[in-house]
Amino acid sequence: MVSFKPTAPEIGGMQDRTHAAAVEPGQSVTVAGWAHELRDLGGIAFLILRDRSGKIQVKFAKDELDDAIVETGTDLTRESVVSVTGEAEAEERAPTGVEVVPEAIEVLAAAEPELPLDPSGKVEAELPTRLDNRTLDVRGEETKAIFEIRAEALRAIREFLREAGATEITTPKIVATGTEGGTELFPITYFGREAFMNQSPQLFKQLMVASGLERVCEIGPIFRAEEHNTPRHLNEATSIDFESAFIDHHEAMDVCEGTLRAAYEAVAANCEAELETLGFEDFAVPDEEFPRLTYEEAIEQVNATGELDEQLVWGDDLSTEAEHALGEAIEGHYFVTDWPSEIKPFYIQDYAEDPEVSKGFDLMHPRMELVSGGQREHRYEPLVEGFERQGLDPEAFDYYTKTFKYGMPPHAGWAYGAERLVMSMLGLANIREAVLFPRDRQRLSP
Ligand code: AMO
Repeated sequence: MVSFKPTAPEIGGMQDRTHAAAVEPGQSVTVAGWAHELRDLGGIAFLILRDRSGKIQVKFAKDELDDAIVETGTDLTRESVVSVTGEAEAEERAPTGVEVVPEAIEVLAAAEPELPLDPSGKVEAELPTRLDNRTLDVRGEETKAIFEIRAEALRAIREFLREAGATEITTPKIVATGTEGGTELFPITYFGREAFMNQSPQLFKQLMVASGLERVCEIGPIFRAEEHNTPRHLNEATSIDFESAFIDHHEAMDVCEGTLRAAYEAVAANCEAELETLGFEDFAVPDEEFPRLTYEEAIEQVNATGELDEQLVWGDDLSTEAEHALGEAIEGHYFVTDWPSEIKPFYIQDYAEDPEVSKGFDLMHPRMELVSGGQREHRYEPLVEGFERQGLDPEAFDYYTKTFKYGMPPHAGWAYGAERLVMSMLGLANIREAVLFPRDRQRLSP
C-alpha cells in the first residue's frame, strides 16, 4: 500500500525504525506507529500496527512472552502510538505474510478508549464529524489517499510549469484592492487602514510578466467571501496560476491542457496504490485534445439539448444547469472561448474587430468549471477604459495600471482551482473532501 517511496537522503527515524511495509522475515526490527486493530483470542493476541507505509502484525503468544509485554500489548487502546522491537517471522496467515514477535514494547502515547471517529473506516462518519477530527480522519486509508494524490498532482504541475519555463513566485495575500468583483472580498484592518485578503494573484502575476521574469506561476491560497454554500465552493481555495509574456490565449490554453494531462499522468504512474484504495479500476488520463467551443457554439449546443427551461441568449452566463447539460453532451473536458466581453473582467482583452467578444476562456470538466483565463489587455488606454466600464476607480489600481506605461508585453494566462481539479479527478462528491481544513460559511475551525 501507499506510493511512499522516499528517495531523498534518509531522515533518521526514531530508533532506526523499520517501516511496516518493509519488514521482512528474519530481520530484527523496531516498528512504530498506531494500534490499528487489537484481537485477543485468549492464549494468543494480535496487534495490527499501522504507519504511513502500511500495516504489520505483532503476535502475543501469551505463554511464550514476558507477562509485562503481554500486559502492555493486550491493554492497548486503539490508535495509541506504540513502538515494538522484535524478530520478524514469516506467517502466511498474517495480513502481509510476516509478523513480529515482540521482545520489547513501549507505549509512546496512549489514546483514549472513546474516539470521535473510527480511522479504520468500519464505522462510517459524516463529513462534518470527519472535518472536526481531521487528524483521525486522515489516518483512514481513503482520506490519506486523497491527500497523497493531491500532493502528487501538485508536484507534477509545479514540475511541468517549471519545465515550461515558468518562475514560481509568491504574491501578497494582503492587498489594497480586489480583482474579481467587490462583493467577494474579505476586509481586514491593516494598521488602521482598510485592506483585503487577496482573491487572486491576477494583477501581481501580470506585473511580473512585464518584469525580467516574463513567465511565472504560483500555487497559493485565494480568499473569496462568496456566500455560496455549495459542494463546489470554498471561501479559501488554492489557486494554480500561470501567466506568460508573448503568448496568446490559444497558447495559454495549450499550456493549461498540458498541465492537466501532466497531473493525471503523474497520478496514474505514481499513485497506483492510492487509486486502488479509492476503488479506481481504470484511471483514465484524458487522451483526446480538449474541444475548444466558442461561447456562441456552447450556448447553441446547450439550447439544442432542450434541457433548460429558458433558452440562453448572448450575454447570459452559463448557469450550473447549462454547464451540466453541456458536460453531458460532451462527456469530457472542453474549453469555452470568446466570451461576451461584458461578463469577463476588465483585464481580459477584446477582439479589435469585434469588441463585444473577449479573448477569455474557461476550461470545463463535465461537472464544473476548472479554470478561467485569457489573453490580457496590455495596452494602457483600453485597460483604463475597461476599469471605468466595470465601475472601478482606476486610481485605486494605480500600482497596477502605471506599469502598463513602462513596457507591458502582450500576455496571457490562467488559473486552476486545485481543489476542483482534485475533486473532478477523483469524482469526489464535495470539494471539502479535497482540502484538509476547509473554510466555508460555517467552518472557521479547525
Ligand atoms: P476565477 O475567479 O474563475 O478566475 O478562478 C479561477 C479558478 O479558481 C477556482 N475557484 C474556486 N474554487 C473553489 N471555491 C471557490 N470559491 C473558487 N473560486 C475560484 C475555480 C476557478 O475556475 N484571475 C482569474 C484567473 C485568470 O484569469 O488567470 C480568476 O481568479 O477552479
